[in-house]
Amino acid sequence: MRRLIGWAAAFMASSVLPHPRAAMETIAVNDNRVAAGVLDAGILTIHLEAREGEWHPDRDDEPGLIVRAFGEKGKRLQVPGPLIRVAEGTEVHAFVSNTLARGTLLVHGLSRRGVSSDSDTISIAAGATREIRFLAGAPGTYYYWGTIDGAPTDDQSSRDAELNGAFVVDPSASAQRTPDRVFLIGLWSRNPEPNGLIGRNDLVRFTINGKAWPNTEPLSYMVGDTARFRIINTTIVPHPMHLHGFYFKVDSRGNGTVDTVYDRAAPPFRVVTERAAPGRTFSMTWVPERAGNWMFHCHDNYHVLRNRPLDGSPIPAEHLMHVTNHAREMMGGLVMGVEVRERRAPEIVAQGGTRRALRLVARVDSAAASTDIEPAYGYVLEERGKPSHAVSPFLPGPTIVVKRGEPVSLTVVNQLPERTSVHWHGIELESYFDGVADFAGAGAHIAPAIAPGDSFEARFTPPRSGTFIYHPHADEVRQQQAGLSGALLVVDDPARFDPQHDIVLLLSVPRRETDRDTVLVNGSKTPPPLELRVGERYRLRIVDIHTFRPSMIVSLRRDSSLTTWRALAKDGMDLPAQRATIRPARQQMGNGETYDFELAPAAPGDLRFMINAAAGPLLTSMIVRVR
Ligand SMILES: [Cu+2]
Repeated sequence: MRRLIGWAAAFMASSVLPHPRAAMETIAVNDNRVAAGVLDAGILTIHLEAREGEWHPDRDDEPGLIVRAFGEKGKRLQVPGPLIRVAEGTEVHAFVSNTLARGTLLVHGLSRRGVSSDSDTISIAAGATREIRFLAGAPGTYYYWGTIDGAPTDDQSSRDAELNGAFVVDPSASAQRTPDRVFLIGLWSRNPEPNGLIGRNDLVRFTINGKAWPNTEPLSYMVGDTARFRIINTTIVPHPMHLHGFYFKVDSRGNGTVDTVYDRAAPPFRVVTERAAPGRTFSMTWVPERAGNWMFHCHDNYHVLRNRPLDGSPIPAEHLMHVTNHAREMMGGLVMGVEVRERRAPEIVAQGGTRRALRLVARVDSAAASTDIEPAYGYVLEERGKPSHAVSPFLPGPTIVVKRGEPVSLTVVNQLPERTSVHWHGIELESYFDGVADFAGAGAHIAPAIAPGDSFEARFTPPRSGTFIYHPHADEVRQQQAGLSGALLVVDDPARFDPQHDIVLLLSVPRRETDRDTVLVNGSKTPPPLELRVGERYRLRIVDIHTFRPSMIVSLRRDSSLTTWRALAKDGMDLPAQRATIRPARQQMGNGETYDFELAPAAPGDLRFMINAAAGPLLTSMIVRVR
């Protein structure tokens, strides 16, 4: 873990700025496009200083925070700190100054990189400067960070939380470097809670390159460009990072010290969600093939909440908010908006022709106690006027099964007392139908949130068979907890779809706060046994659409030992043959991920499908009875 925070620390120092100090330096936001220091004759010389300044993770004219940050000597402080970016083998000649009035600055990560045994803590007394020389090691995505020894413990999550910067080592100077972007994820928190769950009214900022949505950098690409991102998670919590509309290739995974860069000749890891554990990095490549507005965001819904303003004033509960733009006003934190433009005038996508028409009706779940604070909602799926499932409680959401290559029209009918939208998670479709309320679409043609009593017709033609998800993309925490989410399966032939052998296990958050220590499996915290037969083959489609717990572990055990299953697909994408291996039946999952496994039980007896919290405790289990 990258920063050991005293979770239970008392909160002494106020980092919130009720009275901005006149002389305080304003910290610049660093988009990590320009490498710091001076490169001359193969030697990078850089002068870094740690100082205090005022940082504005929201709009520049909104209240800020006093934090410690790094800057280059003679230049403004930056959050994240100055980007160190050199070619492999470059000599780095760094001078690091601790200009703080008191406390020893401990700097980590300013050393060779690429060697796991690298010991790298540099200690700098108040007022002192240390000189460091090293040769940059293996190419990869790394970072450096600082802590102040002797500062109050809660400073680590607040005043020291932005003492970090990206460190990228490129392949040797002769190789041509492909343009990329470096995104550092930070977390400033006044009062981290022991379970890591952060509410809207906590004083928290999850940031990407120093800004929280909707003030993160707007990204822009042309159709057909190649977009390369390096993601650095400097926080103490995992972030399942999800891209809308397109698969991305995971090119490397690292831990800050060592980076594993995958061979270009190897079959790619193609996903729509990649989980970055605390202190971890990854890099990704994707090609925006369709124009419009797309999101790249953390799928832990609590990391994309709009949190209270930094002046400390509270924000009202979701159902009391008067919202004109859901995406901008209800979301915050780890979200980036990506605008993709066409090189030529956009064609109007032909939407005529025959489409299979389905209606997804969002309703209040009358059999469950629905309150303003904890509403109970559900979906009913209708085809040709016939509901597929209309018995309350409407949990889980109905599994929607559509055919690969067949145009489908999904009309979302909103019978809720509040606005909603539905996102078709993992589906490669047109932006306008992507379901991010008040954001999806292009130019002036933006899909609004669906008002009560209104409806919205989404149209797409799913290009590949696999396991996908549908869920609201408006007030996600509230509406998903209310019961709104479900599995969306794309299959080669729906007429041959056999739910006895093709089994969805939808993991979602319970409706009631009092059930927080459980997970719903197909809508139940006490799911009935799954009945299987010896010698037959089953496809398990595990869908994680929980709103928090980004590190749950699912497993299938006989007594206490893991059984085995064959990995088939991730996020709806079939695995290449060499990765579709038989392996112990255990998988860590982040929100917004789907995994398909094949199970072929060889002997009768009871198995147990278990869902554990990352820290170990069992949340929910289900008997799998093999006869
Ligand atoms: Cu997150």
